[in-house]
Amino acid sequence: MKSVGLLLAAAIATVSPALADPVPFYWQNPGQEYSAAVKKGGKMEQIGRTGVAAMHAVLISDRKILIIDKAEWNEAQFDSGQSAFSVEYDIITNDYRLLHIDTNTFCSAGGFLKNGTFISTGGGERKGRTWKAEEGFQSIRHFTPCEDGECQWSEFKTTSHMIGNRWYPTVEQMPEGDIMIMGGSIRGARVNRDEINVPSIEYWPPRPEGLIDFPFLNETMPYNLYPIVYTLPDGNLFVFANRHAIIYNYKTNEVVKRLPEMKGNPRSYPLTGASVMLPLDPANDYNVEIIVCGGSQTVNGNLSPKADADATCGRINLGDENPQWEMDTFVHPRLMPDAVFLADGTVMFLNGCQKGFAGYQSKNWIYVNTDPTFDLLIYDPKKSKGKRWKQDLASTDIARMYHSVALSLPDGRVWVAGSNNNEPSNITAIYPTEFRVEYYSPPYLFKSSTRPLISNVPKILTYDQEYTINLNLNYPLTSSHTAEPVIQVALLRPGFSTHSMHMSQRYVILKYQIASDKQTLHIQAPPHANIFPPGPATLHVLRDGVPAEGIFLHIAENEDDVAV
Ligand SMILES: *[C@@H]1O[C@H](CO)[C@@H](O)[C@H](O)[C@H]1NC(C)=O
Ligand SMILES: *[C@@H]1O[C@H](CO)[C@@H](O)[C@H](O)[C@H]1NC(C)=O
Ligand SMILES: *[C@@H]1O[C@H](CO)[C@@H](O)[C@H](O)[C@H]1NC(C)=O
Ligand SMILES: [Cu+2]
Repeated sequence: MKSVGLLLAAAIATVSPALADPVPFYWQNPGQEYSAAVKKGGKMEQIGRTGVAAMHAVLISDRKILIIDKAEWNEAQFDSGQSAFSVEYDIITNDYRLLHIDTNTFCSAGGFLKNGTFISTGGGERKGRTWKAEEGFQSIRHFTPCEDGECQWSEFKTTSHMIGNRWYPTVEQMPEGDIMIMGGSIRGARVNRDEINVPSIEYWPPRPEGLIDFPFLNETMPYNLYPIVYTLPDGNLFVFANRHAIIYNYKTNEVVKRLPEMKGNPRSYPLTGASVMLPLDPANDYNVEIIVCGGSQTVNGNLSPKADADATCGRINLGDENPQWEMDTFVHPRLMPDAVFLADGTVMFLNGCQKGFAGYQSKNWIYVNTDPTFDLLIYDPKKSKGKRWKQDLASTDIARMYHSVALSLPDGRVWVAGSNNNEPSNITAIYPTEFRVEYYSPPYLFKSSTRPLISNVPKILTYDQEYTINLNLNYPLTSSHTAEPVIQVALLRPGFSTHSMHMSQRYVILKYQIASDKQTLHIQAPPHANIFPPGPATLHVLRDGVPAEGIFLHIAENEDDVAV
């Protein structure tokens, strides 16, 4: 391993740019004209390295990302020579700080409590060698974000941990301000089996009910790991796994409604697709529509590296009396995509590949996922079928397949990292363990030479309260802007990114009023916690589709709830 480390040190020196091209939208450039290509397709830039393979990632402040890998060899190492498997990444300096974790975070989950502490749940087996870790199947790990660069993980390893062993569970941030932990299996496997399935729900901090049976995860075997969960405005949950979906009342543990089976392939691990709950908007009384896109298939009933990925999306409108999946194209086959909200409420799809299924290589280093998809797509949920997909955007040449991540940033860009379908990590493989970071700047950042500005934004928004913030529409000096500006105000929660999941991700439009001088906005926080469960989020304000730099803040029932 030593020689690999040395080789890599050399690689870093040559690969990592000293200081990359300036990113145009950190400052205002009156009169600046962007090229037609960038205006149309945006811009992809490779800057920085994550140090640890980015299997899981979550935004913890306006400029920091918490990255969690599993216990394995990584280029970021402690002085002792032991590989790190978690870092705090700074999107301004593109540098990272090593974080110590004792228990194996292999394919785990996470979410924020209402007080702002981030919780990582579950994981995998004990590891030896130079990347030591204790067993993590039942672990609960707390990370409270800090400004001073001193904060570290604190772990509940052997006491007060989860009841279930959970590898591949889902976490959802709940309206009550705690987290729900659902499903998983008691050990790693190519595909779930009855003997290792964990068809139950529990909460952190623990609720009095303890472990709650959840038979939906029996019914959806074997493709039910990392089930898709959304908190709905009516306080129920939407849960999807395999091809099946239900509306679930978690307060009474009852299935309220069974939705029709989605046609085509299963969509859950290892036939992994991606999903988002489309933006919630008070203008239509927070009507819910959900899309599930991509995935893969079996060949003669077996998982196969040769399987073609799925090229379809299903969309369901929960507001319909009799909701049905409306099938649409996914432009081309793609499994393991990441689906992230952009600042304007459109959905970016990226990462993934065209062949096989999610998982590590098999014997003789035969990859089970190949043919990376390098293109990006933007889905506009407001457009009619046939007009929703925007293609010909900037692309990448970095393969990001199993164990890659993407996060929407407050500044309007998308941060992209990870990819590791090698066990053990392998930096010389055809699809190497990937440490390079990319940033995608969507076309909206090149629409105008100036971005609107917002200020005086509170750090905490409590439900149903009105706040007054300052606005500078900041039109370019050269433009004649006689028309009324189109303003959009929204809260975006990027969620916990792992395995094509973005747990707790949501986008909610806020009601606002603009003062007659156009320099003040009165914004209305979401009416209650079912619309936007407590925890951090980014406030976005857009002028004619151009986003201001977003503000990282907290949504809470009471201001005192937030401890960070
Ligand atoms: C669900 O599966 C578990 C084993 O994975 C089994 O113990 C349990 O009885 C099953 N429940 C139902 C309702 O089938
Ligand atoms: C890395 O992958 C290549 C095949 O792509 C293989 O030959 C080599 O042995 C692997 N290295 C390690 C350290 O496993
Ligand atoms: C947040 O709440 C959890 C659970 O009650 C607690 O363990 C943690 O210390 C709290 N965080 C802060 C920063 O107070
Ligand atoms: Cu995994």
